[in-house]
Amino acid sequence: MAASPSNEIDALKSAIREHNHRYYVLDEPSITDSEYDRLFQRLQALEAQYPELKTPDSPTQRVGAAPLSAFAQVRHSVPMLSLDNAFAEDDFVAFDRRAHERLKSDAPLQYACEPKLDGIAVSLRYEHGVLVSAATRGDGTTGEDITVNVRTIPSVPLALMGKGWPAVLEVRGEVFMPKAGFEALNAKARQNGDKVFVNPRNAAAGSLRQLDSRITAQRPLDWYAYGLGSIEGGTLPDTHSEVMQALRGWGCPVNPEAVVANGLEDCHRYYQRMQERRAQLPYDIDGLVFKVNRFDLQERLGFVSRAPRWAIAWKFPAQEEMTRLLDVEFQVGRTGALTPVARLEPVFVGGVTISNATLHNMDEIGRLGLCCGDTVIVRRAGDVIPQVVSVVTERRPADARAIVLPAYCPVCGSPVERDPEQAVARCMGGLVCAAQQKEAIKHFAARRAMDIEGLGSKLVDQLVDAGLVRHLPDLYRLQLQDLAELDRMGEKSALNVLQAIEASKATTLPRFLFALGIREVGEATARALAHHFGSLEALLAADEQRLQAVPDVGPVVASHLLAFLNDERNRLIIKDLVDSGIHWPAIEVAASKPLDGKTLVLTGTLESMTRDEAKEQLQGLGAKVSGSVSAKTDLVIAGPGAGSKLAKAEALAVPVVDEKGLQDLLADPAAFLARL
Ligand code: I6G
Repeated sequence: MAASPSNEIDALKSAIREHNHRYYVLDEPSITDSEYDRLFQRLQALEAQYPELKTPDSPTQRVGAAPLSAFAQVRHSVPMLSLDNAFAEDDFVAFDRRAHERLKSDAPLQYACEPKLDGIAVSLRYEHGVLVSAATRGDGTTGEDITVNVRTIPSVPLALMGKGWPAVLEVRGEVFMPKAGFEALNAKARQNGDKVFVNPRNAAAGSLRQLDSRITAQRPLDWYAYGLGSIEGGTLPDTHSEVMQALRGWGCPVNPEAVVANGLEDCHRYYQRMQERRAQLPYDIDGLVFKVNRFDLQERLGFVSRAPRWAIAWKFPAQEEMTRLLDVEFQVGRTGALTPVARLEPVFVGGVTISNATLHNMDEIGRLGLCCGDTVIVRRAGDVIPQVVSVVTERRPADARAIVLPAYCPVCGSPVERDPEQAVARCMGGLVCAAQQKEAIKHFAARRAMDIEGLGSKLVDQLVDAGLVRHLPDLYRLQLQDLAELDRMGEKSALNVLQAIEASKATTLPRFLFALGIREVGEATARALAHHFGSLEALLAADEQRLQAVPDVGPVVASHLLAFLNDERNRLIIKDLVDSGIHWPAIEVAASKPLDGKTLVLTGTLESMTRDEAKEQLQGLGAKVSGSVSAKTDLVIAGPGAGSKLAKAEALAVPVVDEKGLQDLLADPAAFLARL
């Protein structure tokens, strides 16, 4: 017999509730999204056909109601208390001692411990298992009715699951915005030029306090239950941790980090462990909450003013503090990008004293509306670089100064240019700029560039700091004595480095061009340039049109090349390098299709480039790149994960090389083929 509409609706509601719980609370979905959608649409269709069967606890009734004009006030039947804070271990020890004294017992107390989320406290009222209202804490006695908003949070059960819940059950908990959701929300806001939220807590609060719940419905909110308010018509277990278990069974999410600890030492260990885990948790926490686990003991301990004597919040160091912006300096980075750095009045935040914070770029300064002299809120979460998150504009002093991008590089005095399409401003000094020198030298010496073994990051720092090297050609003027006198550098190592520098003089034109560190000129572009022009002289003589005729070069790359190559100082550096003996085998432009007539197959994954990039470069050298291996294949290039093509190549005795082989082939095709 066909199910009645009422029975089918009930079955659909309970199936969808179960799937919601599995998806949002347990993170263990058991059906696909499309199967879920089908169930949901069927329920919607039945409810549209039989409106009298539509109930407020139906899963279809989450998605935003008509906007409110104001939130109604709700009086809490059991006040929503606050917690006393412990800011140091001593405070926690004193709390534990007071509890023992009141209980007249020396036995270690058992505590239910859990993270204290940095969110918004809420109270959800279930009557006969159905969510009937939700309120904020407010002043603890009266809060605001945010029922329509809370209903949109997917992990909030509109009806409790299982059985055994009291007829009236008020669940207290914390609504929060997970860090990932917060970042995504802000990224979207930035893209749309909208106001961004300062931190996840403000984002959660702003989302919950929307009069239009359709907006709340789009915000990534979540919640954890942490306790109870009013209860009528039912019995509950004897301990807090068991109640949490029961709530979990009724479909309310409970923090999975919660534990039961025996005595002070256990609590202390939990504090240490959670402090280490804090940065990795998917949500912000500002400390931990410890509650005497047994309700009979809680009752005996009672309350002092508005806080229980049986619970305490042991806080972590604050992640946000207020301080003053003294000045803004501009640091010049590896690629010449100018980064504004806030110099702050030192402030203790996130467990350390900070006096600097990044400001990212001029757009960020504009977005914050920041001036020197302003009072600012700084945030340091985990190991993340400290950030200025907002300005306390009311405290702006009369002599606050605007922050202006310098017209000239603070390090080398070259002009600073700002691409109107990009937020970044750059020093145009290139290799002449001291700030860019170290990085430029490190890049020059790197394995894929001039391949100077032993000239690593630390040695480059030492050489530049000692004034021995400023520009790239200085490397080729280094004497044994210069190197041997450096810290932790014996004569033997010094000799090795000198030999490596000498050996680097024999290179290839692509490597040399790549080593110059011209913006946007990576290995592939350097190769394309070398093979297109055939000589350094021809490249130096090229104009924009000729540059853009190179397969890999578009207008952006061409403009970077011209800016670099037309700078007289860079030309002198190039000449100096060549004069010091750097040389490479000639490239025959006419014969610049050295792989003409060769059929190659690429298989597996590559690290240094994508397969498409490799294909393009090989084709540029004249090769035919085929998708399948046959007896006619000249070479198979196989990266990790290569499967049947590799097996076939082996069966047909076709030569196979790895990514290193590909690089050798691209760097010098003729030499490679001769070896094959
Ligand atoms: O504000 C709170 C956050 C977390 C709490 C709380 C909590 O337990 C994990 N517990 C109580 C009892 C109170 N506030 C009053």
